[in-house]
Amino acid sequence: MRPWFIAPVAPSAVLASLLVAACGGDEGPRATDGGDGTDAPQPDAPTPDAGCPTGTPDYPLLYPDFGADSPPLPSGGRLDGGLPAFLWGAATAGHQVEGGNRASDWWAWEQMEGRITGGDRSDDGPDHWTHYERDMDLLVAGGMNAYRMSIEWARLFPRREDFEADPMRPDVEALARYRDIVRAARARGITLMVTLHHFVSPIWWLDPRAPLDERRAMGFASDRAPEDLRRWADFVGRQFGADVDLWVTLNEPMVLLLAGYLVGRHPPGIVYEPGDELPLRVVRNLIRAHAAAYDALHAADTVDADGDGRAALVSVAQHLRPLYGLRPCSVRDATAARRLEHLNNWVLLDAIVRGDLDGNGDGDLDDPGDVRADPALVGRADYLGINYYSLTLVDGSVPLSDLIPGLPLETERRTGLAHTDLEWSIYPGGFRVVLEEAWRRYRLPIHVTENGVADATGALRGRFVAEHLHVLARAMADGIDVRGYFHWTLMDNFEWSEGFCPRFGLYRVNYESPDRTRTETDGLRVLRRILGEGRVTATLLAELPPYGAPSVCR
Ligand code: IFM
Repeated sequence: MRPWFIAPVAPSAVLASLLVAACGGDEGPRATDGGDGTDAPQPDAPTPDAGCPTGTPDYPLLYPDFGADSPPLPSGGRLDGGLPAFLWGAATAGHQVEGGNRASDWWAWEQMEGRITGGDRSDDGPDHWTHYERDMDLLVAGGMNAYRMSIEWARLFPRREDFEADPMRPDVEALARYRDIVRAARARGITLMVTLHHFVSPIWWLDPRAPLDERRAMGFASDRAPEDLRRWADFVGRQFGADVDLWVTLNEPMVLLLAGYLVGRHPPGIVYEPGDELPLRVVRNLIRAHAAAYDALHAADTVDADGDGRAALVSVAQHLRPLYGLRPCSVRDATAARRLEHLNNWVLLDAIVRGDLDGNGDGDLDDPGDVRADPALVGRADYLGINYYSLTLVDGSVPLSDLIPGLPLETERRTGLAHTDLEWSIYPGGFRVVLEEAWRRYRLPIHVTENGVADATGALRGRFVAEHLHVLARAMADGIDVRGYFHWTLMDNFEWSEGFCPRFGLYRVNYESPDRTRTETDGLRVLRRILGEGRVTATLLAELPPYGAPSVCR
């Protein structure tokens, strides 16, 4: 079988509107190649008259009845033993909100010509580094009781020698500031979930300015990555384990792969070339790095911060999305969609939950390099962290190697669904699809570690929140074990290669004001009302205007 990385993974949060996930695969020749060496189009080729229309959604809409009240949602209040009944939170990532993360690969990347839309740089951003007390107040004012944050490796260890020293020599000011942030949350009764690696690395670990051959041996491309992540996790677990029980090792590892190693939109900026083994190595190292960090956190964090009897619960935050064939009548599109779903959604989770590593992603475990029930991997997830945003329509007729130079191709609008400022389709039914499938496969408790919408004008967020929580309530009533929901995100922030244009915040940030004032959005008010009413009511849904026209970021 052709190695899986030849097929593009599903569009990431970063790239969702850019990429028609495509899969040349083995089953057919390229669309421009008749298979007999001629250029006759295949029946599946994306020509207007191919008898295989685009734009006719046959994917399951699976909308619940938004005309009726949802089943009840759990409250964020305390149970008898003092534990929160459910975690209602917002998620952030250090580099996106803190500002000033100068010793990182991303900081360097932002200074490079043409990397970020509009030439934006994270700079001081929303300056959470200064305003964390206020931000924790805002979280509570929004009716929430939980906060997902990341601790930035580059801030604590701006120099390699300090990371490798024994004992390790963290930047004491940064360590003190993270302690303050953690204390500010705990003082307000906020439960913390902490991410160890949210796309950003110290520049000494991954330098996007280095020549290509050096970048190909740095970061997750290096076989040292698992040991470095183990060391980092051990440090953070020992420093913060008394206050934190919920851990995320890696945020969206498959997005990191796609954006960094296939399409080159994130550091290290590598664009895949056919036959290159590098992406395979990166996946293997991501999986082994997660497992090493999982073990280190369990060893280092022995304090049960919330009194539930467990000192550490560790997972990844995996970006899941339903994938459907672009053309309803195309077998090739459907086959490609199934293959890509396996790769994007399940290969990594299968490895860390079951220990089954499908090394070439062909869907079986029979090839050299495939591993079954590897004791070094199996059982390395205590819950499933799921990031949900949208769906992908898969064009099976276009091989990735042709797509990459030509990015972007646009499919997101073809669904006919409303779409966000980043042109991602709004598809609450897909939330049910991924929750259900994740639960069916692994039977692990779930935290929704991200769910949100780019919406600069307020035309979308209220309804988006209401519809997705309606779906969540129904899924839970049907027996899916969800323990927490973290909205992405608390306040507007730096959206990677898209800069500051996309606004995902429950609070809008005024970047012109010296203290970066935050203002409630309608989405925040809707969230607070739903939490107050304990369900999504039909009355609320009837009051909310239909999705308005998005503003556009590119
Ligand atoms: O901003 C990102 C986040 O860092 C990872 N998940 C998707 C979000 C929206 O694109």
